[in-house]
Amino acid sequence: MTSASLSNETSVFAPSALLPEGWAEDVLFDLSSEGDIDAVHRGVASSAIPPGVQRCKGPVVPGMPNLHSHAFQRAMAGLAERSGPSDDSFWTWRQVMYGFVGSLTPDQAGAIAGQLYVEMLKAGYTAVGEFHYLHHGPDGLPYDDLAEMSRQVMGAAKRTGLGITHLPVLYGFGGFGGQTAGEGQRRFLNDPDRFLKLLEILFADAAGDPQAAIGIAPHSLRAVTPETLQAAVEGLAGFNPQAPIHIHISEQIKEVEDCLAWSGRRPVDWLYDNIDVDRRWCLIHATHMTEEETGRLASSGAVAGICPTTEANLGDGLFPARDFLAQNGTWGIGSDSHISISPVEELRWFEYGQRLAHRRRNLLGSEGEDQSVGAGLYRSALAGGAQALGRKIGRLEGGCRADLVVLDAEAPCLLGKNGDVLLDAMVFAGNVNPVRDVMVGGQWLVQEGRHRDEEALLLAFRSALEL
Ligand code: NGQ
Ligand code: ZN
Repeated sequence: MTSASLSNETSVFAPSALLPEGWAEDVLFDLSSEGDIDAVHRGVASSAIPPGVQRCKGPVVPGMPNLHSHAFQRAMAGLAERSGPSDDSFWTWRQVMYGFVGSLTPDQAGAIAGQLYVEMLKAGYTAVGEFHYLHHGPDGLPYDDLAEMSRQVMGAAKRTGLGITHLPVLYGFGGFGGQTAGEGQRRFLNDPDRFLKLLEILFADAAGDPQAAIGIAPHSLRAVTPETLQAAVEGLAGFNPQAPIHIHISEQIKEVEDCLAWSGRRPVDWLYDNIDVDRRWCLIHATHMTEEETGRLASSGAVAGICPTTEANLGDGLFPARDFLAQNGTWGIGSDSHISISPVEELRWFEYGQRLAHRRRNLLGSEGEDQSVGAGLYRSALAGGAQALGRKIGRLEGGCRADLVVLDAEAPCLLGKNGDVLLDAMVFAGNVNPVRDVMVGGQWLVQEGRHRDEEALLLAFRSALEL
């Protein structure tokens, strides 16, 4: 592989590749000048490979969508791991986070996102859902450019080459029933009018960019009222009736109790009772659900956005994964607070949480016998992640983005393993990054484990940390 970036029509050859129908050998991908896959040829004989075609040096899998990110939180990962004077919980972590976010400048936010997105790409994530709520200045007043902070994260995605679905957050209140927001939340707040203005700017910015999409994220049922939620959902439909809608939901027991006190319904039940939740929706966490709520989520076709390392780190609880998968629920993974940036670790802990809780093994494989659990997890997270991000990603087939991850088949834990077993080994056995090269939208961004712009982005990150 040369270090030159691909930009024009070209082809890439893979000794083996994970296609939608399964693993295939000797695969040639034709790419368009826009960075899509044009055609996929299987079983291409060596003699038939046109000269000049780039040859991948390992098995190729689709890049993983990371469906849930709060970019700025990468810079506070590790700063909230000390036991405090009182019981530490999600809510005390949130106070630390509010303190951290208080004085962050746009340049700092952009530099943190740049470094984070490099790390994502190197780990094999090729697209992110940026659930973005840090909108305003430290005093709570909007910047002259309402989209200043959004443009920082969009710019970081563009610079690093990561695909992005930008999800500006509607955040209006401090608790259920329209409670006044606290001081620590002042940088997040918008009413629906100002929120729709922001949305208009962002849709215009992203128009025609195959690497970017726009959706919305009502932060949580705690942060909106039924009226403002409705206004945001209707407003979005005016721009794109298919655009993704993400919401944090039912992550903590206190949240369930507060929702019951406010409405007499649990959060997931309340949402399904009041809103037409369909495949555009992604419910982040959805940790605490009754059997009935689990069934409603699964049968609606919405995506469950699972963030296992963050959910473990914050002491959320365990998503009812067995029940949900038994009902063919759709799910994907997110690195959320970025306590870890590794699709391997998210998938591993999704399965291990269930093994520990149920004292059984191989619990989250797809139905049917003799299924590779690691491979099944990887494939399901691709499909759910792609759906949640509303872009043509997650599949190596004509019409999708050319987002290719080349695995390092020479890594000791992968040596001698092929196909689904290779993915099992990757998900459960490795402790070093198995990713060698990464192409996103037809561009080689990571080669031999290095991102093309990593030195400059690291430098910017370093100076951003000198607060
Ligand atoms: C967030 N994070 O918005 O960053 C949230 C915490 C909240 C997670 N839920 C704040 N993991 O939910 O109020
Ligand atoms: Zn979140």
